[in-house]
Formats: sequence, C-alpha cells, structure tokens
Amino acid sequence: MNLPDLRVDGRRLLARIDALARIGAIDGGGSCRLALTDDDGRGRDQVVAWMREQGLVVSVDAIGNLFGVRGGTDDLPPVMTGSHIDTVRTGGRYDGILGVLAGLEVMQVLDDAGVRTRRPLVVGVFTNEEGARFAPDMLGSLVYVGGMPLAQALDARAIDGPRLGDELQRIGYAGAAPVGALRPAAFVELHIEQGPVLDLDGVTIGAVEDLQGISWQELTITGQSNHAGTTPMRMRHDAGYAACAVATFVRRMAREMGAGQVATVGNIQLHPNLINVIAARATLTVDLRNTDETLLKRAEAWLAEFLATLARDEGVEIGSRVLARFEPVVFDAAVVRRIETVAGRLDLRHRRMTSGAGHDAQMLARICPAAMIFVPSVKGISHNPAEHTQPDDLCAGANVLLQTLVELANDKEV
Ligand code: HGY
Ligand code: MN
Ligand code: MN
Repeated sequence: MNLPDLRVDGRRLLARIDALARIGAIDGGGSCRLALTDDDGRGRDQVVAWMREQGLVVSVDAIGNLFGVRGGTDDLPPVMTGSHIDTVRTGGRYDGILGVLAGLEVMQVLDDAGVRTRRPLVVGVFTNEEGARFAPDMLGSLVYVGGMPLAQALDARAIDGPRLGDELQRIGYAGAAPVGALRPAAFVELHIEQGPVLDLDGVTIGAVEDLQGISWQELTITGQSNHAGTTPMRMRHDAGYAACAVATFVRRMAREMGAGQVATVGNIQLHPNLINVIAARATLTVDLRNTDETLLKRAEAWLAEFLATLARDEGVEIGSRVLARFEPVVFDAAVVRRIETVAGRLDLRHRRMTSGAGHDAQMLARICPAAMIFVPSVKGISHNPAEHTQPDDLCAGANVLLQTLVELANDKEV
C-alpha cells in the first residue's frame, strides 16, 4: 500500500465518536464529562479499552494523562498526537474527542495496512483540558511539560469542592508513570475550530500557526447584605450590582479595544442569592484573551483600574485571584507548512489561522515542535450540545492528521 494513499475509515471513526458521546450524554446530542467525575472516568475506561483492543501499550501518569503507544522500527523519540475527552457542562461531541479518536483511527489504519513507522506513535489524552471544574485549563499537559508542579496540581480544588488528587484516586487514574516521561519529537493535534472562520470561508482545513493568550481571574466582591425594600439607594453596598457592572465593563472594554480582544464573565454566584436581600457577596470569573500580549496586559490593567473605582464608589471590597495566565503561543513553522502541504496534496481547501481557544498543543509547544489542524465548526458553535462538524470534514481532518503523522514519524530529522 502506498503510504500517501492511506485513508481513515470514516464509519469506524464516527461510530467511536457516537459511542463516546453516549457517556455523559446530555439533551441536544452533546456530553457532560467534567474532569475527573464518574463520567470522565467511564470515558477514560472506554478509550483505554479501545487502546488495548488495538494492541497499544497504555500508560497513565501521575496527573492522570493517558498515553497509547504504537512501537516504531527505530528506537527514536515518538511523534505524538492527542487531545482531551473531558468536557464543559454543556459540551458537544467533538471538542477534544476528535483529536483523541482520530489519533486512534490513524493507528488502526496503519495496523490494517501492515505499516510500521520509523518512530513510535503516541496518542495522548490530557487531564482537565477544559479547566471548567479545576483551574487552570490545560492542567494535565501543563504539568506534563513542567509548567506546574505536580503537587500543586494535585492540590487544585474543584468548583464543587473536591481536591484534584483525591478525584484522580477515586476514579482510578492516579497513574504510576512519572509526568513527562514520554518526550515527543513532535506533536500535532486535530481539533474542531470552535469558531466561525472556516465555516464562513468555506475552507475545510485550518493550519493553525498561533494561539491567543489567556487571562482567567476569579473576583470576590464583598458588600453588605441589607433589606431590598428599606435601604435607601445611597446607602447600599450591593455586591450583586458590582458584579454586573464588571460584566458590562469588560464587554464595553473589549468592544472599544477591538484588535481581537475578547472578554467573558461566565460565572457569577451571589450570596445569599435571594430576591429581597441586597447581595452581601459576589464571586465571578473574568476570561480575557488576545493574540497580542501587550494588549492583553493593557486589558488586565484597565480592568484593575475599573475595579478600584467601582470598589470606592460602591463601598465594596474586591479581591482577585489568578486562575490561569498563558501568553500567546506561536506554533512550529515547519510543522504548519507540512500540514498545509498535506492538505494541498489531498486537494483540500486550507488556510493558516489563529486559535481563539486554548489547547493542549500550546503546552506541548514548550517542549517540541507542535502545531494544530482545525476542521470547521458549523456556525462557529462550540461549548454547546449543538456543536457540529460535517462528517466529510471530520474525515478530511483525520486524513490530514494521518498523512502528517506518517511523514513526521518516518522523518529522521523532525
Ligand atoms: O478555554 C478554552 O479555551 C479551552 O476550551 N479550554
Ligand atoms: Mn478542546
Ligand atoms: Mn473546550
């Protein structure tokens, strides 16, 4: 079989995507498998079962990252692919899952064709990529590349209370392998775009050349609970009003800054959260992102100024805790070019682009040449059960991944 003619089996890939989506299934066709919950554990069990069926050597490291290794002919550093299978609470069926299952599909195609690559191939499944239950996001790959001490990560607290290390133990994925033991020669991640660019352009493949910086913080606003009916407006210290003022400010700031600045208040909790009580306390999260680190820092500074003025004017205290802070990342130009060349050879419309979302590839880029392949998200919808990518596009992305991984794995000099 001529390697460039190898193609994935779309039916098998889609069947596995459907099977995994049924674990933690929610209305609308999506899944909820928050990191290290029972459903995430069941999802992991299913992926490990598929890895074992395919004869891969499976290892689990101390932060719960899963690796399926397919040996090569030469004892060289492996080429790695993969992503995550944890989801947000309103997750779709492709975010992260496509990268993991397409990686397994690539290995199955090589088995079926009796092909052994020079370098070993590895599929990684990284812990807590979403950061929805434990902060920061991309936690498993961050620890894997040495960006966060293991002990600190194991002590991370879930938004519902449990300690990360205890949850790993509870679902049986506190692995024995030391983190970072597998040092890849290169890393390529296939992922849905989760934005509207490819869909609007009618382009099938995104060769992702960079990824925007991320600033996550949790704000705690302490006011004074009081009677909603008797307290004159001038005497209020209303944490609920202050939280909403932050949400409207960051929206206005992003619009005024333009230049790709985005801002989201995605989580607001009020206490005591009652109709007739002025809120004593508000806890909220702010997500700021920009491809330009200088502009991202400017957005953080403007928010800090606004918070100081708001605290003074409303007579509340505002505390801030950094949940995640990652600078923009530029992917490896040679790997990006290789993705473009493969897409061109497969007659697929392709373009270079930036990732608006965070991904495990941004962490792997700290230790090896890394890049990403995007496929279109219909109407740019993601983190929503309605998340959809056309089957032909899923297969096109998996075929670009297949050919890119085979080329990298047979190249002595990556
Ligand atoms: O937040 C993100 O960009 C990713 O979904 N973790
Ligand atoms: Mn993802
Ligand atoms: Mn996501």
